[in-house]
Amino acid sequence: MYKNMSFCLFIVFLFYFRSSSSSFLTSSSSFTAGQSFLNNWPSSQFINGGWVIPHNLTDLTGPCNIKRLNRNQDTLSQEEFVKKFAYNEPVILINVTDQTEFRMHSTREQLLSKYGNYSITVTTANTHSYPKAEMTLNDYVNIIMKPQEEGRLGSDTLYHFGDNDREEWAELFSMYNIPPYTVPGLEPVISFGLAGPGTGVPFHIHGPTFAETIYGRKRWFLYSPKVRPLFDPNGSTLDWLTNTYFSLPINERPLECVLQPGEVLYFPAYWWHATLNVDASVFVSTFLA
Ligand SMILES: O=C(O)CCC(=O)C(=O)O
Repeated sequence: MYKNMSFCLFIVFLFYFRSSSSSFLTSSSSFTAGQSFLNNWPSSQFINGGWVIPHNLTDLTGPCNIKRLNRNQDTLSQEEFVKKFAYNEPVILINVTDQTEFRMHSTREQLLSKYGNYSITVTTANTHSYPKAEMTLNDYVNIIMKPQEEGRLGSDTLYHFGDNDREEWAELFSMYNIPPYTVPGLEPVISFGLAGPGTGVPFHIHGPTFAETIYGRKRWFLYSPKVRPLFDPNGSTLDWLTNTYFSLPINERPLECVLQPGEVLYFPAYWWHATLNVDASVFVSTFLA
């Protein structure tokens, strides 16, 4: 009887071991580096980093009509990047960066415990990102970082993106792997942001940029420099989606895509772009200047 009992215990142990290790492998299988960090890492934390903000906004996702290149399947040299994309059109690059370490250190718990009392700059979520204000990261995350209210202007919504104190945040920022392509003659400068679901930045333009989310999905809308989109610079992207996007004829709709962590968007200089955070998001843009 004892023999049978130990056999049963052995089977139960084997079953438990196999199911816990396979769920770990599923949640992190696309990451090859930094595996040592992942021991004892609960898979749900790895997926959302604790950045979950419930909301009852309608589905914010949409189609994807931007060219996508997966570096596990397609090759793209720096020369090809310059010839095809750097000056011409947006592209989504998949599996080009490994942000495992940065992800580990930008969970809600990690950021608040290390940087919670630091002062950060928040801007209004309008086209000009102005005016600006200062507050602690704790206050921003706990009080401000909420779902976007429909009808609330972008100019009445506070958003944390950029104006980061590079000395205070040096340790975290050094863990960020800049996308491995460049536009000749330009240097990368990173901007870090955190924002609630349904928030975003309305249309604006600047130099060539790489952008990715570390946690959460973000929907991007883009128009070429030749087409000035119809938008209110003080309105929110959510209101633009509801009031303008859906009434545009299909051939006047923007290029767009919902980016997941692990996907990097590149767009050339002066492309109009607007963002909409589908989930609470932690994100980085690399401006080439
Ligand atoms: O990610 C965002 O919400 C804003 C990013 C942006 O507008 C940019 O990279 O220019």
